[in-house]
Amino acid sequence: MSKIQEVAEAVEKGKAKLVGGLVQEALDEGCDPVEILNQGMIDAMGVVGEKFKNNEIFVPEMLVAARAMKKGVEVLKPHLASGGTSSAGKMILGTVAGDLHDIGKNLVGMMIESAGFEVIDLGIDVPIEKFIEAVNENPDATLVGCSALLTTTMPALRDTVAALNEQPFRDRIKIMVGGAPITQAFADEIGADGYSEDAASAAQLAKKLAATA
Ligand code: B1M
Repeated sequence: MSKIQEVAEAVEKGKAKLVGGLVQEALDEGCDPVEILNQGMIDAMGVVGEKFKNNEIFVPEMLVAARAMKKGVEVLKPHLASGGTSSAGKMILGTVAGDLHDIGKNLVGMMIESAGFEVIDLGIDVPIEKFIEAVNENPDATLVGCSALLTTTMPALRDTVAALNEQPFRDRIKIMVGGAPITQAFADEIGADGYSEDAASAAQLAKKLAATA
């Protein structure tokens, strides 16, 4: 079994104590950090999600797999971040109200930071007012990023974007959205400025949007 497969198996089984070491071993063997992330961890979470859908595992197993992935990402982080130091701008980021998923958002934040942005992460289950407050408190913020992972929190994403769209600060910010159930069509429909499918393209989108903010 390759080291990346070992990482995937440890994430799937929620072996948080093992994952960090295995990721380090994979890096030491010269594996590409992006491959470790995609094939070792994100794909493993896909398997976990499928098993959950098929009632083969339940929420606690999903939770331990998430913890294990976080341990792996900690080790991978310095290798993924390109270390951009110039200030490309400031972004307010959060997972919308009612939604507790944060792994994807954290990866997006990490990649956007590495593209030179300062990221203010509001966390998970972020009410609309908190997004608005954060933009008001950070007059130099030019981007707002909202993540939603559940079909049931897509309406919260819609409401968040609608509320942001009504604010007097709307002209100075660009809004980007993402998350597994979100599509470009939905992003357009709710009035966001941009959508991206994954963390790497989110960083590119952030640069593009900031340039026009
Ligand atoms: Co949840 N969960 N979960 N879960 N969970 C999913 C999302 C699900 C698809 C599993 C399944 O059924 N197959 C399903 C949703 C189904 C649906 O919406 N129709 C689901 C469900 C049902 C639930 C609960 C309702 C289960 C329950 O309680 N009965 C519950 C809801 C809790 C809540 O939020 N209110 C729940 C709970 C949980 C845990 C807490 C146990 C845990 C989360 C822990 C955590 O995040 N700290 C969890 C997990 C781990 C998952 C799966 C298995 C993995 C999610 C993940 O981290 N993926 C997930 C199945 C899956 O995704 N395959 C599932 C890896 C991550 C890197 O990908 O988050 O998609 P992702 O992020 C990507 C892109 O989407 C994009 O870039 C990221 C990086 O490439 N992206 C953006 C994300 N945000 C972006 C923002 C951007 C741009 C791009 O711009 C701002």
